[in-house]
Amino acid sequence: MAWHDLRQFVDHLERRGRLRRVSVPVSRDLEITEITDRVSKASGDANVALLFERVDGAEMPVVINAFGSAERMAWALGVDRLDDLGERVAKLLDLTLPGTFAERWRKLGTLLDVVKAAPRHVATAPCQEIVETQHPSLAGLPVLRCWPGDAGRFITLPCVFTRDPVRGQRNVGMYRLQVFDDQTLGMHWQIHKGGAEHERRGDDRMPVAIALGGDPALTYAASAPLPPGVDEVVFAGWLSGAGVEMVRARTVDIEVPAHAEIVLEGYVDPAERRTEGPFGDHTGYYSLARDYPVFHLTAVTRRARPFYPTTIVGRPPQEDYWLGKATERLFLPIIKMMLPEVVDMNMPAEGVFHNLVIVSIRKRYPGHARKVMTALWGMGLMALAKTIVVVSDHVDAHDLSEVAWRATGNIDPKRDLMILEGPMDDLDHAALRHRFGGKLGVDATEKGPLDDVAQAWPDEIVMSDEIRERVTRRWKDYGL
Ligand SMILES: Cc1cc2nc3c(=O)[nH]c(=O)nc-3n(C[C@H](O)[C@H](O)[C@H](O)COP(=O)(O)O)c2cc1C
Ligand SMILES: [Mn+2]
Repeated sequence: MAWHDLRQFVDHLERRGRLRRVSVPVSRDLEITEITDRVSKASGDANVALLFERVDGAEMPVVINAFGSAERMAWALGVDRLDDLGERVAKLLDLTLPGTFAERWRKLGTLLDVVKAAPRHVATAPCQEIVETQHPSLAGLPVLRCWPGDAGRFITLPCVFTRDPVRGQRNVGMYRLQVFDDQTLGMHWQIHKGGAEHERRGDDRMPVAIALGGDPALTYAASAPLPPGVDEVVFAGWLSGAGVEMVRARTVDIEVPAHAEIVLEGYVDPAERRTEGPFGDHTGYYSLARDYPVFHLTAVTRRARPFYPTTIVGRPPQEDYWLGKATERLFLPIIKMMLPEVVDMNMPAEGVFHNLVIVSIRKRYPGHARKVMTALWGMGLMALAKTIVVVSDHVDAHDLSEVAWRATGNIDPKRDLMILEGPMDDLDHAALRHRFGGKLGVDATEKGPLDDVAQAWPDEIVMSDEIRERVTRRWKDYGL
């Protein structure tokens, strides 16, 4: 198993030299943001997780940027490289294929991983060392004011637990929460997300629990675009190699992760709305003030000495980019299963997840790139992608310079651009209307007989192997 709580992971990061403690007093108003923004954009060893030990006016230390690099994100999920996750998913998808006895025997290990992923129910839990049900208050939390134009303080790294009022299925989503006062929060679940769907299906007060901290795999799972009905807690258990321990909340009929640092219990009334935002968002712009549901607090339960985990979002790259990268690597095998022509995929930091998806494909028939674009626009939250650029299989989708070269040189805008309209991310500030707007598909593959070309397609310039080897061999002789 990887980790069962945040502090284990924090300890590990510290032992490996990937966490710095800041022991001078700092303000939770903007100062932590500016420090973290610089650290998360720093290169190499200067990009570390941070533990602020003395935050003005608060007893709890603040942990931030724990997932903020490829390495730390991979470690959080119990692997050394993010691509190892994709390989695990690929093995899982391969399970149903028939094979020899030896192959099936090897697959048994993968099956066992699935069995081990089931949540475990416990009666007592570290997240309930302290239970406040009499006059529960958010006042003790060192919630950050992130950016100068923010409407207030926002809890930014929560796992929000809800239950489908009709079917009873659980959902866990990461939705930011604006602190309205000591007992109420803005519940920023966007219309396309699981929490909003649960709210829509019920008429009564809906129980909600918000966990801060716990198994890092669960924090990640809350951010992952799992299909509706897939339980994030089971997924987290599969990722970390052992079922997540869950305990009943004290004032609402919901289970919460036993090893969370802090749990906020309460409810959302589907009839109630309040203005939430503006908030400096991961697009690099402020998301506008809009009406969202309200969370009412009925209990705070916590460890005796909890950490307060949080993150900041803003102009990329920041910590959230790495949560998205983990998703890209994990979900690639699933996309490949449905679209076998797909070779690789890249959602670069500059595209803040939904603005730019680069996908490389093996092209076999006329219109193939368009087929891939439209299929992706029909797949879960990928429906919100604004621009999809399709390149050929031999192109490195992660080399933005190469992609820009091909995507400008290989297109005729009249033939190779597809513009259509569809659902847009809540945060898209340029869309025609809120949540609806134009989408662009760019077919940047080389054109040939499969395509509508009126002139011969030229060969790409490549030096002969013989000369390349000769020059490599003689490189020292040139005195360069
Ligand atoms: C740091 C961070 C903050 C996020 N904030 C929000 C948010 O405020 N509202 C929202 O709908 N999605 C937010 N997301 C994206 C969701 O967590 C993501 O879409 C996830 O798939 C939602 O889970 P669900 O599909 O179970 O609803 C955020 C993601 C990250 C990494
Ligand atoms: Mn979900």
